Amino acid sequence: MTNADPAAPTLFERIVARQIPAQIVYEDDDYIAIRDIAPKAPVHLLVIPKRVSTRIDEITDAGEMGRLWLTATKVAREHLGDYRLVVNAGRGGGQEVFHTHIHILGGWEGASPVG
Ligand code: D5M
Repeated sequence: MTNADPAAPTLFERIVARQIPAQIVYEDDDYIAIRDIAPKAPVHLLVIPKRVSTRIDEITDAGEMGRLWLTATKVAREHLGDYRLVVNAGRGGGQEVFHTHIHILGGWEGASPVG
């Protein structure tokens, strides 16, 4: 799921703009969190910065990086006791949507099914 036209709004920008429907579970001035459309766990959320960057390592400001992770842990704790945070960077890292986001996965009964 790449952006054929790099100037075009990303899928997640279009969700922020309410041009594409999504199940929004959290929003503030800088971040939005939604339910993943193809969940890979009983609870699968995505925390998305509104400021566009293509992938996590494009964020070089420590404050900005810290606020992103603090938002992810806050949203995770609002929905889950235990959880996993995952970031895919680049096609080889499994990234499909080229707008930085953190996956929150959880809701398994007992231990998570993967290592
Ligand atoms: O993860 C991108 C994730 O985005 C992947 O788990 C599916 C999810 N996705 C794709 N389209 C949508 C919509 N429209 N709503 C909600 N979630 C969506 P990546 O790390 O890039 O592989």
